[in-house]
Formats: sequence, C-alpha cells, structure tokens
Amino acid sequence: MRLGDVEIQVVLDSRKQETLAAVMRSGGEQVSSSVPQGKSKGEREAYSVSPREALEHFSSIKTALLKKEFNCLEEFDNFLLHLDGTKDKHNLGGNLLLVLSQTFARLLAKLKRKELWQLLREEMIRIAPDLRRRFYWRKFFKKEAPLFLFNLINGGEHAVYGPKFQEYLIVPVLNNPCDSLALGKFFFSKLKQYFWDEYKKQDFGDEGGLLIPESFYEKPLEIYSVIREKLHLKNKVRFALDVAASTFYDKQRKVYYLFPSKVISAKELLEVYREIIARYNLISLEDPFEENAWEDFSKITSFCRRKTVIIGDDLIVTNPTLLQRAVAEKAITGVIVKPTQIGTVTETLKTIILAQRKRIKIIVSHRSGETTDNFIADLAWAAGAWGLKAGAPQPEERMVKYNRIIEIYKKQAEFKILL
Ligand code: 2PG
Ligand code: MG
Repeated sequence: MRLGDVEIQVVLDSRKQETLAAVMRSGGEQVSSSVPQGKSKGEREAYSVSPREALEHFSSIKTALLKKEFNCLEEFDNFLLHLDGTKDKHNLGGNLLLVLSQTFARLLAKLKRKELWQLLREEMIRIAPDLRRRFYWRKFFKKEAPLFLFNLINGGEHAVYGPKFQEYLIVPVLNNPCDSLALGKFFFSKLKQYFWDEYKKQDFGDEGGLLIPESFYEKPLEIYSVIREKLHLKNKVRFALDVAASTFYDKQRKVYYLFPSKVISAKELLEVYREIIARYNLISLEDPFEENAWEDFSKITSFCRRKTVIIGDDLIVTNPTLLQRAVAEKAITGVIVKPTQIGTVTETLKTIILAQRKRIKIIVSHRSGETTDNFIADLAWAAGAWGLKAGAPQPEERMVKYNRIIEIYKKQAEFKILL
C-alpha cells in the first residue's frame, strides 16, 4: 500500500497545550488521529519534540513516506524508526512517530474494511502466532472486556492542591463494560455530592477527577469506603492507586516527600503501603516507588503476591527491554501500556506480546493531557487488556475511550466475530 497524502497538524489537548494530529489519505479513504501528552513522565520515555519542531521534521521525511510501499504496520513503523535512527526517537520525536504510526494503523484498518482492534490483534498474532490460542480462550471464557479504572480524585502533579499520591481510582469488578460505566458514573455522582456537603466546593484536576482540600494521602480512600458502604457496593467496587512515586522522590537524599513536614525512606513507605493494602484491600497499586527502585518493587510484589496487582508505569515506560528485566526480577505483576512512552504502535504491540506471554496484567492507559482520539480503547481490546485507565467518567476526551469499549463489546455480542 502506498500513501496518497499525509498532513500533520497542531491541535490542543485537554490542558490547552499544543499536540500533534495527522491526516492520511489513500485508496479514496481518509483517516485522522492525534496523540496525548503526559505530565508525570518517566525519565526513560521516548523523546518528545515540540509540535512546531515536529512540523519541520515532518517536512523533511514526507517525500520519503509518500514514495515507499508498505505491506503492513510493522513495515511502516520500521521505516519510521530507520528514518529517526536513534534509540529514544531523539531526531524526529516519539510524538511525531506515534501520530504517524497510529494514523497509518487506522488507515490500514479502513482499507481492509476491519475494525481497528481487529487489525491490531491480527498484527500481534502475525508477530506472535502463539498468542492466537490465548485470545481464543479469553473469548471462550467471555473475558474480553477490560475492567475500567476510574480516577475520581486527582492528586500529585495532576492537581493544584491535595495529597501527593497522584490517582485515587475506583474499579467496578463487573464483566459487562456497560454496567461498569454506569456504576462508575453513579459512584462519581455520589462522590460529588459528598464533596459539596463536606467541602462546599467542587474543583477538578487534569483527568476530570475531583480535587480534595486535604493533604493526608489516606483521606480519599476513607471517603470512598464511606460511600461504598452506604451504597452496599462492597462486592462490586474495589479501589486502586497510582502513586507516581517518582514525583515526590528526592534523588540526592534518597527520600520521599510524602508528608509536609517530614521525609521518609523506601522502607517506611513500604510500611505505609502494607497498612493501606490491609485496610482497603486494593485491587492494584501503580508506581509505589520511584522509577529506578527495582528492588523495592520486587519486595512489594512478593509481599502482595496475587492479592494486589503491582503495576509498573514509569518503571517500564512500555519498553519491552525494561519489561523483560521486570519479569526476571519479579518486580511487577501488571504493566501500564502507553503508546506515547515508546513512540510506535508496533513497539507497543511487542510490549503487549511479552506481557501476555509472561502473564503480566496489561493496563492500557491514557495520558493526563488527552485528545478525543479513542485509539487506546481499540488497543486495549486488541491486547486482551486486564484494565483500561482513562480518567474520570465525565470529560469528553476520557468518555470517548470508555464508550468505544462499550461499542466494541456490543458489536461483538451482535455479530459474534471470530478471529
Ligand atoms: C500516569 C499518567 C496517566 P501522565 O501516571 O499513569 O494517568 O499520568 O500522563 O501525566 O504521565
Ligand atoms: Mg502512572
């Protein structure tokens, strides 16, 4: 397949910051895609260029892209990697490569008259044929839809005030994504009412969750428990955290600034988690330590076993080499997958393949600065992800992701598409 035309545009994300969108044409079809951007970024993430720089870089590679014939997504992505020529996408920028890669995947799906998730799944199975059986069994046991991880209270760098922990999530543990979304919205409405009664205000953070005028890290979990108790939802709703511990870690002193007036060591932080896990029976805990604390991750993972999923985000940055290390060191039981961290869809799929093979739970995630592109929902479905983390069930840029999962779920039920 040869591209008819490609354009790159600068658009605004949910924080009103400039990001990239692409439009591609071929065979009478036209598709577009855009990429989000993070704030609490891992230090090993693919390099991002400013959208203005990206426009310049793009004009230098456009002719090469239009001249070449591509037979699959991997060929296209490999060509992008070749044009960039660096490990961390320093020359062209991971954000430019990804917007091209995502848009190409969408175009290919359209030309092949397939759903995007089907194209991505096929591409995974083409690279790793052994996974076909795994997906078959998931379908057989009707375990296809990911759980939704709703971030209802925003802290850390996603909030202008509140606790140091970044995300307080609720997870409806239901099989049907329509029911999960309804329950997420219902819980959120009760939480908003609680905030109004208790604090007489409702401010929102970067991911659409509420801001809490308290700095104690446990307070949001206490509130969640009160609401869950009142609604008799103990069997249906669990809680999770994304601590994003690198954001309050001092590299020089090797301490964490969890409290306003004192610093604590990794050992003390582990104790904090032991208590929280015992008290709230968390379903998952993301980035409990800073992004180089491999040993601390291994310790907490061995302590939690299968009870609480320990998730690596900044630790792994969707990178298969780092995931391999985490598997060897038993550092995590779950991995965050964000295409922006690695820079192409094919590399993202390779991380997913490895996670599937090693039975590491996959949580496909949005970024805090989002667009209304729903690419990650198709990715989550294609990956057979355990979870999808896309913020609060309210702002449009978050809702499009949850709604797309529901759309796929309904279509699947209707047509019983078998791969
Ligand atoms: C995270 C993400 C998304 P950011 O830490 O998981 O929630 O935050 O996009 O700011 O890196
Ligand atoms: Mg995170």
